[in-house]
Amino acid sequence: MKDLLTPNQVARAVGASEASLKRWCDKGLLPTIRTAGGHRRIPIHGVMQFLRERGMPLVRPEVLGIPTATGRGETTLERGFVGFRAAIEDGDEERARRVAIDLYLAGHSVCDICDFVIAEALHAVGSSWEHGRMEVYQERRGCEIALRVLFELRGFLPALETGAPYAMGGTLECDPYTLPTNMVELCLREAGWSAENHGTGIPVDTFCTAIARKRPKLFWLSVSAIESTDSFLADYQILRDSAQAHGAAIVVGGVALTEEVRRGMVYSAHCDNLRHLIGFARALKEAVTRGQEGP
Ligand code: B12
Repeated sequence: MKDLLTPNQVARAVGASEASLKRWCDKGLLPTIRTAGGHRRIPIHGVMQFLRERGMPLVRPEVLGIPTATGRGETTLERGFVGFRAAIEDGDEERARRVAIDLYLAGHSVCDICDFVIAEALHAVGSSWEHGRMEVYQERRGCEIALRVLFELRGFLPALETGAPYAMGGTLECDPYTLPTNMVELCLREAGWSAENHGTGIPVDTFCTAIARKRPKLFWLSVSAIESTDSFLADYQILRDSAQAHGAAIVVGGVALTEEVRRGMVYSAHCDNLRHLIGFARALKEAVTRGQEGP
């Protein structure tokens, strides 16, 4: 995928003339950056927003560095799930990218694509593995592909507003699951948060140092695996105290947070999926922004 494009490249990709493209740039319909020499450059996210809003087709997606035939495929989340799952099971990265980008161009939020397509496909992979229908290598490859798709979707999101509130998070030690915490980052960015995933397997003390230094307004903990409930709850208590001391809301989610585990936890919000998170994050962003503006 290319980050910055020339009017000529975008014109070829959307099947318009270069003169039209330059006119759209100058009218402000496409966000445009000028090079030192005064040439127009268009960020890929601007092109994607432009196409989404107008329902315009992509004639030659490969010019933008995205798979051939993108923009002519799945438009419902249900069909997208079937296509994405098959692509993951076949280890077909290009097809998986195409399905995800098609859905995005059709106007679905990244949050819904994560919840109803990518996560569901991974759940299906887990059950195929459990029933001996899939090999471990296929599951690992599926995970890699899904991660790359998330990074690609991230490049399509509109630029963050200046002053966007900061959020950070990740997983604690013994939790190697990369996809959920990356999805949280992506969906918070889509909701206008300057969100940074710090990765997996993070010792609690260094998480607390990061909270004290970076002062997030929202801290998320993704919990897909717990080795010992007692030590998890002890670490969580430390983390939560740190978040509270520095004025961060703490949001938790993940398949390992059973009702029993949650009984031992205090949090600002627990979310079963990303849609729930977005509801909470939007309301918190509004409150934080109002607070920053003053009475
Ligand atoms: C990929 C995978 C792995 C990979 C992960 C690699 C990686 N880089 O991430 C690796 C190889 C590490 C792995 C290892 C193991 N795995 Co595994 N794994 C999976 C698999 C197939 C997909 C996980 C995934 O990424 N799902 C996609 C995510 C996005 O979905 P999700 O977690 O549900 O997240 C959604 C919501 O929960 C929510 N959410 C999640 N976190 C958060 C956080 C916040 C803040 C919010 C708001 C929301 C939120 O939003 C997400 C989007 O909707 C699952 C199958 C499954 N059902 O998920 C099995 C699965 C989880 N694994 C399983 C098992 C058994 C294991 C192993 C024990 C296997 C082994 N014998 O070694 C080990 C244990 C590892 C450990 N230390 O705990 C079982 C767990 C069974 C159980 N109930 O305990 C599952 C369910 C497979 C199965 N059907 O048997 N695994």
